[in-house]
Amino acid sequence: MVKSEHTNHRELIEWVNKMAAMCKPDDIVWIDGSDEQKKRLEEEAIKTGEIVRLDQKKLPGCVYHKTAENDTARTEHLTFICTAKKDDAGPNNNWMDPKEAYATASKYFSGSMRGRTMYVIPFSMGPVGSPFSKIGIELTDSIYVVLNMIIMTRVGTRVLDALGTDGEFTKCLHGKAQLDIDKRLILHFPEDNAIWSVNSGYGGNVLLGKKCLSLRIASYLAAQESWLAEHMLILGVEDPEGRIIYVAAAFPSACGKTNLAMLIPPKALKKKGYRVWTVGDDIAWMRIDSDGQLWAVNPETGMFGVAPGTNSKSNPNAMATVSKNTIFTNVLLKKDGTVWWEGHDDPPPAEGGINWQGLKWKPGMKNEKGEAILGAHANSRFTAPLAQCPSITNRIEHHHGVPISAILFGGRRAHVAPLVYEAFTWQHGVYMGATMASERTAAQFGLQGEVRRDPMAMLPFCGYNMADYFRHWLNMGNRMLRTPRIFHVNWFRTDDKGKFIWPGFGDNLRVLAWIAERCRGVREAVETPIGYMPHPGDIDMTGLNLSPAELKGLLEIDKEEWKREVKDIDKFFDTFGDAIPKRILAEHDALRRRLRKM
Ligand code: OXD
Ligand code: MN
Repeated sequence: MVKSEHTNHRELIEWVNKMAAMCKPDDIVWIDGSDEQKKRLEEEAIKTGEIVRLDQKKLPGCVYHKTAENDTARTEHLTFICTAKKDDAGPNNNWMDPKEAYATASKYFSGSMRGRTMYVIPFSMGPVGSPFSKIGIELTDSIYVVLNMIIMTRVGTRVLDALGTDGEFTKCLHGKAQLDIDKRLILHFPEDNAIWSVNSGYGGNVLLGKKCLSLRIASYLAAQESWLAEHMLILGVEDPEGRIIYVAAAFPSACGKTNLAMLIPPKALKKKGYRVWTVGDDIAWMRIDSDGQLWAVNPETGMFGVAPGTNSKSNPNAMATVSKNTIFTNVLLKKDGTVWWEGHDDPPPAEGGINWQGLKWKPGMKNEKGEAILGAHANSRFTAPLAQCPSITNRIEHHHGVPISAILFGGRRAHVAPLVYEAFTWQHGVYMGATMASERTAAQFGLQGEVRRDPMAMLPFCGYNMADYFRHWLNMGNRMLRTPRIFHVNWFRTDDKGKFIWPGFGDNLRVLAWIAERCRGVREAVETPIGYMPHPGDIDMTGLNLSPAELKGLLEIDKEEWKREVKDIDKFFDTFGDAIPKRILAEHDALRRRLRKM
């Protein structure tokens, strides 16, 4: 008879014992969710140098951590979907045979926790006990992971209580092992509801509730259980009459998801009574509720945001959120016990700073190739409780979340895509999401302007064949009594000189306000070959210095550019062989026909 003082869940106890027998930790500690335990673990990690306590007057409750130099971002090439059939993973994923994956990773895990403690973290994605939530148990040998999971998810004994004696859970095993990049593997076993991550300490690879469970495993479960697990922010737009409509939006990275999620209205719109409520900045789980409409929860409780570029102009709410109880990773550590990153409000410290590589850092430092040495890594992060965000909704613990009126897709497009357009139907909207793309900027390696398709911003996160994922989206539309409206937005259109035409940031609310009016059915729109578009006079421009010609430019459709776009989409669809749903191909043909007639 298996026994544990922590739970009577037989399968859980047996699994923990089995993993411990493989990893051989000196000790096993169950995370209970108490403040006392968290403080004890923090003290321990400070003693070993795993984390550094920051100045508690200036940054109360904040700590700092540095990962290994070769371990600062998600490693997509070392990330695998391990399904019995290769086809089930699709051309969008790396695939490994489950037997081979378990066998290889077992070797790396074997004995890897000798001299270490294995922490058992029971966590809930979504409110504890909600029928919409999912429970995971993460085993890890990293206190840094435990402290992050405490911010990002709901952890502890209450989760074990909700799990009961036979509840389902995702088996998540993480081990730092030797942090050896040549033996690093991020493995997903959707058919076993399991995740194994070894030889990494970087958040996106090791906070297994986030990308691994809430997107890759959850997208697979969602297709079976008829819901959607999406890489989307969720926000509420409140109009001057106090009505709130909720929006979920998918953008690839570096397109301003976190900034939009906690947007501060421009002065003129604020004065009119507009405001924005933040529900989530990265992940949306959406279900059809008993009213036949789509509802969304943010399964997370924290944000794991990119630090560089965050300041009180680009995102004042994010700056307020990270002012306390935050874990800073791979930023610059200042000698006064505070932190700094490129694009911070404060000037760079003249001296005494330690950069993300552990070097004594001064502004203007260059490497042998003459390239700038950064203070903070470009992908340095903050982990902060979302509850500290000044614009946080009070709906965060509602078990079925918020009703979704609009879904937004978008990317960074210097040309082609206008500021905003709306799909004719759900099916057309799914086509828009399936073909969305972003362009490389001059700041990125690669061909400038090159278009990369990233359907629904899920390319690195869809845990199964994306052609089946598009079919699932189409079918979800059939199941709803009323589908949300679907829009495409583009804040990044440039003029002849390559300058952004639209100011972005808080002014994006002007577009959200039009979308809200469309959702309430109080705005007419112009029918164009690509979708419905606003009459220029219907975008609220109060207090914005943009000429009518510039606004017109933002809303223009260039027939030749769009014809090239259609050809590029052909090439993208070809990568899926003949698996793309016919309904998506029908939308593609319909767009081609409408453009021909233009
Ligand atoms: C991402 C993230 O990489 O949210 O998308 O960290
Ligand atoms: Mn993300």
